[in-house]
Amino acid sequence: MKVNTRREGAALIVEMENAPVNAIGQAMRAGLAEVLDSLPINGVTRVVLTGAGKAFAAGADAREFDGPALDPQLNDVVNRIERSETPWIAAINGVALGGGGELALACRYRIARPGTVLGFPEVNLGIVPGSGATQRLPRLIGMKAALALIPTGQAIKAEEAETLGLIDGISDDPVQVAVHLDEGSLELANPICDLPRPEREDDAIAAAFAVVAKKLPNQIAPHRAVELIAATSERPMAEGLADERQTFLDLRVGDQARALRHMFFAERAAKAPDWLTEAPAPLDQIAVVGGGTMGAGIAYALLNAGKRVVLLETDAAGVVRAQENVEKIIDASLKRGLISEAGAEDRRARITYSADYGEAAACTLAIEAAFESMDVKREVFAKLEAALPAEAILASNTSYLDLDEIAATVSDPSRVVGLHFFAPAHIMKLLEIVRGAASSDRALATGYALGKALRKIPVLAGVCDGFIGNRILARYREAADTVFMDGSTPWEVDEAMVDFGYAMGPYEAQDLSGLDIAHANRRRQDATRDPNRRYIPIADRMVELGKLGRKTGAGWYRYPGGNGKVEDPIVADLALEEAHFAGITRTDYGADEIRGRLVLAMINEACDILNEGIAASARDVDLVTVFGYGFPRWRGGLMHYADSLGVANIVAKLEELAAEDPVVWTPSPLLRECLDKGVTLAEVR
Ligand code: T1G
Repeated sequence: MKVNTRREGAALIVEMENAPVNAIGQAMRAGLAEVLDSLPINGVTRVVLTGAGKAFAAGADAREFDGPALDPQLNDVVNRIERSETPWIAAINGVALGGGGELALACRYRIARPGTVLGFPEVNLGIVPGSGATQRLPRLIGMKAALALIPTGQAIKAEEAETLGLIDGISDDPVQVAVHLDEGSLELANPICDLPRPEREDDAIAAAFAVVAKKLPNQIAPHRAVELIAATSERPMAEGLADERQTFLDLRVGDQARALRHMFFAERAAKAPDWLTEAPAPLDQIAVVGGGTMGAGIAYALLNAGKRVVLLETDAAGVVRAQENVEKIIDASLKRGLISEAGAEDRRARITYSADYGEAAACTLAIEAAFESMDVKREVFAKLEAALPAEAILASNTSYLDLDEIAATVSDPSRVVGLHFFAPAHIMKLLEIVRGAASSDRALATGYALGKALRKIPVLAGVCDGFIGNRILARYREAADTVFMDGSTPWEVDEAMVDFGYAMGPYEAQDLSGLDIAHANRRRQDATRDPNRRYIPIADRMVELGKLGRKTGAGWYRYPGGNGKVEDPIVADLALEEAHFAGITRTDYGADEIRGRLVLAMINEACDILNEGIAASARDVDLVTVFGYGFPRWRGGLMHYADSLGVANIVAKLEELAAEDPVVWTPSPLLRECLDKGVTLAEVR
């Protein structure tokens, strides 16, 4: 990490260098301060600030945020640049984000390459800008435009930035334009601190508060960013800068910023483990078996990644249905402007629909997304083995079934791996890569390579019922049904979990996916269920009543005319009946108790999953719960949140509940191990 300087005529060119995206760490700030200390320089009429490689600067180095703010601090460097007698010009390339954008705002003049990305995404890390963006941007582009960018961390391209007045021009060679900018233009370019305060725009302020309340509920930084921007019309810049800096420093050490930083780095660490050195199978031609919702979504994700796809079905009718399902997604993407007509044609040209597995003879990977039945999967794998090359990798998208049993269908089970996508498969980022007992490194490497090609978040999972995510989900629902049975209602449970930060509660979510899926799994588990484990029969009764969720117009809620959800007293009465039959005296749980039980149930199960080696780390569980199941990102994922509660507190609460039902609530051995070793869940594995 360093600052390179060179003279070019009357210009001193200052280049920030910290591959790959020039994150601004202490050494970079010190280098910039040294340049400032060296000014004025004889014969130098301007400083041209630019970035090495593909970026101008991606912002402050977020890795430094866990420690104390180190001098020189970026806001001081930015203020000095703005006040420098030798004017600074920003020659912007690639990305100028966060502190990178703030350095550009400190310059008198800003010129960017076409397509450059500019923005202030600090709220995505749970903080507000800390080096002047909330004070300078409204003065430069107006309060309304600033409110549209900073509180939601919106990034824009250079072309829009020029229209807004955030930059002064666009050029393929911003450095040269800056070096040769005429003195007159430079003279006219005032530092932003000399610009007048922005006009107050009450409507824009109210709209901004409404946007952050709707899009980023429960999060502190977005709301504070609106307040800091709104106040720029009422107070001097120095006061605003001080308030912004203090807010940044306070938020930076808060739970939400720690959680969002954890997720930022966890997401980027989600890649093939170092020990996996085997080369993957080629991924140019991929077969997908099953053209239902999942199969069509997977096929479309592959088309988006430029792959050639053979979508296999059982018969002609299935082939027609498969094509219709893929076309639905293409149409939706066209309507939303995600692809052009040419893009749609390109995708159509790269997919073949067939009931003849021979069409997939050149495929080196097949992804089975057929009906969740072991017999069906065995039949499909036998046909794939017969039709595809011996070295082709065979993957199953199964959500629950035993991958080892599926792998036993083929003579070489080492070529079988699980690739568990989440619906909608072309949108959800999580991909569980399920490692069977026989899965070869080549099979796993192919899973990771596919995850990278599809820009997914890959997480390695061992074989068990539900792998990582669905196993945790099963406990979440069991705890919900138990609370419902013993004293609550689906709507109280849902409300409690939405207040926790989920976009929707477990009952509304199950109405979306259909109650029959979990019902089928419960029937599959009947033979092996622990007879000592309490069984809640309400969901079975719902299925017997034909209340399967949205798809039948009624589930836990009613959806009259397919519209918004309505509480259904018949559903609430089921609990009263079942509790009566079971001789239960119902309890009136409050929202805190509901949240506590449901989250603890998930934490305890996740600890067993870690303890059994089904998940490799607490961080992987965080990725699964956030990217697959809607756990609030600003809480850092299930295990990061558990560590914020503290293992000792979790064990104490579980022991309390275990007095009520030891089978369900006895603390996982992993929690005891953490206590014995004095380590957190993030550290124990
Ligand atoms: N700090 C530290 N490391 C960073 C980083 C950052 N700000 N940005 C990226 N990296 C690392 C990342 O972890 C990865 O590392 C590598 O760079 C490539 O990143 C004072 C306080 C710029 C759009 O929020 O959005 O400024 O995995 O895989 O897909 O007011 O990185 O290779 O070891 O994401 O091409 C505000 C965060 C900071 C921007 C590039 N800035 N970065 O995406 O590559 S707070 C941000 C991004 C701040 C000021 C405040 C993206 C990118 P590794 P990558 P990419």
